Amino acid sequence: MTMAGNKRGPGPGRLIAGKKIPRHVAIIMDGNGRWAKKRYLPRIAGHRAGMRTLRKIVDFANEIGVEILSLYAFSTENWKRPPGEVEFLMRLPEEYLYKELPLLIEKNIVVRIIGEPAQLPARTQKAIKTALDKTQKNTGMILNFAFNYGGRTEIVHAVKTLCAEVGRGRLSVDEITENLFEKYLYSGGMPDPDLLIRPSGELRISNFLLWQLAYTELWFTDVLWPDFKKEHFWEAVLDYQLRERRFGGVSKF
Ligand code: V0D
Repeated sequence: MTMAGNKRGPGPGRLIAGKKIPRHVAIIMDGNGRWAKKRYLPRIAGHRAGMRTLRKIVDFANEIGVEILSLYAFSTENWKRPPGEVEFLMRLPEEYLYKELPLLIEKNIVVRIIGEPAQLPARTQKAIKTALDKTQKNTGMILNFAFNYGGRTEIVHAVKTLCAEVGRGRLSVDEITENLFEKYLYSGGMPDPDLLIRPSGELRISNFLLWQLAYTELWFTDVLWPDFKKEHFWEAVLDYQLRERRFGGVSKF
């Protein structure tokens, strides 16, 4: 383990000289249900525990200078879960923001959403809108929640918008490039993730940021999201820096 022998614990002391902190880190917050099951607790207890992890990781990412933290909170497939669980999940943004928003504001963090919030319950939408409004003038780390998000849906949405532009004669087919296409994604204008972290032992992308992950370094761990600590985050960053050192100087393209 990379953390072994590090008496100081996570912190800038472990930074490899001259190596950069990833600008954009994406995380699939997976393993809450399994964590609860292992403890004979209801699944919602796992989501609560996951929220405590979220709080700590947001703080740590901000502390070490990550510019964008993208979190997979609720996928378009999650609607298939038991209704009681979906209802509970829909109240989590409210709960999270009620507890965290003052701190996010104090820390100059910007809240953003990618996905289709229009299909969410009105109360959930209201909580999210408040968070967006109250942090939109902030200039620090971007906290990007993927909510009711699906990567393929995002791409189809972008294609439809582009087609409509062509239909109206505002755009010609020849003008469509990768660069232009990217602007029509929910994440339009953000740099692609440098590092994707997926806990809980699943080795898949699961329809998260399909276009944006093309060149992203992937980092997996068996640790379940509620057990995920800042030490794990730090280890992922360190591994990212080691990969950078290995491939550094040689163009990836
Ligand atoms: C449950 C662990 C914050 C993962 C974290 C319904 C699963 C806690 C938000 C949130 C969830 C979303 C939007 C926003 C502010 C906060 C959240 C969901 C689940 C999906 F603007 N935690 N959280 N959203 N969990």
